[in-house]
Amino acid sequence: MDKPPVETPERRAFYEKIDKQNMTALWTVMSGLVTPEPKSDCRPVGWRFDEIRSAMIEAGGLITAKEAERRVLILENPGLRGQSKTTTSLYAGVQLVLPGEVAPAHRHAQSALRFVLEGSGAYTAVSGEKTVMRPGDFVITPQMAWHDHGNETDAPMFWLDGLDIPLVQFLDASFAEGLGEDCQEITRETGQSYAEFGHNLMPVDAPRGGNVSPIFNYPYEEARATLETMKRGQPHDPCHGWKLRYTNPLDGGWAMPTIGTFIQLLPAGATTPYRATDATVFTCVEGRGKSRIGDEEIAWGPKDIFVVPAWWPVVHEAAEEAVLFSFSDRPVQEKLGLWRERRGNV
Ligand code: GTQ
Repeated sequence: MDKPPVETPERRAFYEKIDKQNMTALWTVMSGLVTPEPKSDCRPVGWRFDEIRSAMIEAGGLITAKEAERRVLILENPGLRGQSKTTTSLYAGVQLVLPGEVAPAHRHAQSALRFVLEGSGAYTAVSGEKTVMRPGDFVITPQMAWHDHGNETDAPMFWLDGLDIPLVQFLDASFAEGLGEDCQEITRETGQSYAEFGHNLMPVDAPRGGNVSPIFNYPYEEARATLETMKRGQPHDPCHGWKLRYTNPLDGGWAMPTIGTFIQLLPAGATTPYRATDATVFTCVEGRGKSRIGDEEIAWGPKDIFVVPAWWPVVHEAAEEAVLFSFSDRPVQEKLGLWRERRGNV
């Protein structure tokens, strides 16, 4: 399986003949298809928020959120340029909504997450409910849920968007429509979903399962407090520090069906090498440090974003205690029985 059999003139003539009939001999391509280990064009890469921010402010002078529909700069993986991909299966971008702007209501088959980077008090409306966004909040827009964004504050608002766009594209399952209005009708109190589902309680007849969380804003304050309590209560994991996954209270599963989301507290110092089959997009919330990914090194501080490709060994080295938010396609891989991890230097 390592390399294809030698090519003889007879074989070559045969390949050319069957090529016209839309056929290919498996043995000529097998080694690139069924690889002994994950082989990906996805590369380790980092973006400094300062650079993203100044490009976005420039974009803010060129187009409104309304005209753009979503004013976003896509963070394209250098190994996957021109494909709007940050990893092979996931898309990430940074969205800017300026004071007074709205990003009009639409819905699509793709699931979206927002992780707030800068600004406080702008809103996302999802399925008839507004949620106010603050730095470090993790917000979900479920598939086919109407959503619009608006900024009634006096400061620009930046957030990281994570979507399963490449995955949905691979499956040819994209549907999308606009509402034809800037803002959807608000039918629920702000914070209602969190009040009903975010406190170990839920309406008695709520379903005991469902592929997406009914909570659509997981506030940073609570995630951060949980990390702090966890730190007091147990030793850190050598690969992850103290790490939490965001869950769906209906069944304890992933908050979103296609994207796994995580938050971790790293103690100062280096982690033990770790690799997993889910390529991961990270953003730093607090602290600073660097990550060694294979033979590459990426330095990061607050709001910077970086990518660890599938099966590349990573060592995070926090210069001081640091908090990282991350997302990957792990729920999909787990459902398909494909997800694997390896700890340590092997
Ligand atoms: O906010 O709805 O980055 O539809 C890409 C597509 C954001 C959004 C993106 C989208 C959105």
